[in-house]
Amino acid sequence: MTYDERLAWLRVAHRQLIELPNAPVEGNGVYARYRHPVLTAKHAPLEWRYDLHPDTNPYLMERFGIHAVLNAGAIKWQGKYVVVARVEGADRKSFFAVAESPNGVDHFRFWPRPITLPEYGEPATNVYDMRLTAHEDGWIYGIFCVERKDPAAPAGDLSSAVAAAGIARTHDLVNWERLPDLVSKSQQRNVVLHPEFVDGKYALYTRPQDGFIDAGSGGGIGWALVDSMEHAVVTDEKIINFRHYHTVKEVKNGEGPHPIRTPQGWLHLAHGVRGCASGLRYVLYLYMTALDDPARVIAEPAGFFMAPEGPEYIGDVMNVLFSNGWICDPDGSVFIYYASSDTRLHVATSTVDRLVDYCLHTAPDGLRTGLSVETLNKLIDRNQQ
Ligand code: M1P
Repeated sequence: MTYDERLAWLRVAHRQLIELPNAPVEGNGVYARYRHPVLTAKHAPLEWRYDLHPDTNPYLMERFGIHAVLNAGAIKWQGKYVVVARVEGADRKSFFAVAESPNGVDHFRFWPRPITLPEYGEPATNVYDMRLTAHEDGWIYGIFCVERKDPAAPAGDLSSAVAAAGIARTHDLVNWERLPDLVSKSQQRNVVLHPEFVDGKYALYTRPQDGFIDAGSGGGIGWALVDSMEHAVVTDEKIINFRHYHTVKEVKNGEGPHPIRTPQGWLHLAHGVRGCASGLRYVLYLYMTALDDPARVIAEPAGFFMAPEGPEYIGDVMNVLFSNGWICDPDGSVFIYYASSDTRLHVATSTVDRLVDYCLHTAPDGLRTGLSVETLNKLIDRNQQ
């Protein structure tokens, strides 16, 4: 192929990928997965990956490798379904980039440039997993993980890192004001801002952890009220959604996007992690908290809500579903953006009514096999009437 032929082929293939129509596949009644991922590395604009000048790139080779598009925050913005995706380069560094779709399920197209995030303090080695919150104070906040090399790591240990919650805010998703990182006694990942003031304060879902990977003595998803987002300091943190032995979240868990307000309570999406012979397994689960107290759990169905299926098992980090973005439309439709195996972004759709019904009418985990059989027998008895 000549340079021009190859460029024409690349452009057609890229356009066809972006314009590929998506369709739901038959689900379990709770949600419907969609056939195709909504964003992959190949959705990244050609201008990001290639030097498009024949004089400096005569073979039309990729000059900037993009490896994965995953864990995306999501928001309805000026009538469009907008995600702020984690885009990971071949160099392992990830950055944030906005993509929008007219319908939430296909035709996702990246904005021309990634987000240029101002630094705070020691420049981050890596940033990822932004949660977006349009707060009632009028700002859109993005809270994300900031990763830096552990300064206390012994010489020769080139893996140990320290995780903190970075905070930025914007009115247009283009220009971001960086605020100081969250001050907390422990390392933090999966920090999420609640959309409403609680007792006149900003409310954060936290995930205290002893080390970079290990939640350790961090008992689960935490809750903290802070006076200001401009100097956010966690002074008092309590665990509201606990980890338990022999559950889908025995090793760790983390809040997904901010919860959705429903007439029956706040609807939460989270991830749970357990260990098995093949490593860590990440699944998604739902729980609900009280409207008058978003820190009080009122329902939590047993087990996972979504777990990897088929090709979702395969990727950079196998056996992982992770979600930090969903969009609830005024008609009650819910678009759940989830990534599989740290590689690609998918959508599943449901409704507030279905998700609340699932939460309120699925038995909780009895934490032992005898109670699971009891729950099953009750269902069978009912179906025999
Ligand atoms: O690799 C799976 C996930 O691992 C981390 O999640 P957590 O903080 O719960 O351990 C994050 O790095 C996340 O981005 C990643 O998808």
